[in-house]
Amino acid sequence: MQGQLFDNLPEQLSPMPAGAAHPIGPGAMHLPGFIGTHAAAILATIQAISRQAPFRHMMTPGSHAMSVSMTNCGLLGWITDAQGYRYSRTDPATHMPWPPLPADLETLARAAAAAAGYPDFRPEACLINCYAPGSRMGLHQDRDEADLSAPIVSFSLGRSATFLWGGARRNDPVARIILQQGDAIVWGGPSRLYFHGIAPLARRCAPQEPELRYNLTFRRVTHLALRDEGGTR
Ligand SMILES: O=C(O)CCC(=O)C(=O)O
Repeated sequence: MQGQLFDNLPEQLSPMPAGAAHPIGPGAMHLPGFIGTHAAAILATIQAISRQAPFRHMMTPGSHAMSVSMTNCGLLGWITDAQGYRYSRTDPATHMPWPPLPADLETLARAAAAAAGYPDFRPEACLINCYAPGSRMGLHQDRDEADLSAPIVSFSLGRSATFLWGGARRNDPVARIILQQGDAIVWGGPSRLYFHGIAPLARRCAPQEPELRYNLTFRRVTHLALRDEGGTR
């Protein structure tokens, strides 16, 4: 998991050539095709991670199974159960640490963050979502991270989906952005707590379309300064 996964990763964390990168909100960018030729390697990496930490439908604190199945890699993993939404160092299914975040994947996530104006991003957690036909993710905010100064970096793989991009309030207007394999979205700064989600995937796939969609979100959870000073973690 720690070896070199991708060919031709940028040596510097400079923006990779991408499609027409465009802002979708204050501090938020859509980077179409950012992942480029690395998609196949990332899909293989997801399969390797899921052999150690299998995808599962976690339960919400209100006892509903999530529509999307999830796993994690990195120092911390996002979990939900009757005790609430939170990050854990270990996988509750195996009681083992989550598989490490592969160095090449971290490099690519940091390059996407840099391309969107966040050169200091250091992810600690990578939540991996798997969307089967019919699955969805309702509008929500990502607010379980102690450090809200860091952006969220999101990579899309497999089947296309409609990203719902709202605003700071739940009932703000919602834009619909098609995310295709290889796209990255980064949101931080004033957009960090914007509501977002994924519209239900159609139950039927178009011919040639992959059945499953994968999404990786890279997150900073703890405060970098505290961590470097030997603070809380
Ligand atoms: O699947 C996506 O593109 C969005 C994922 C998401 O909103 C989340 O994991 O919080």
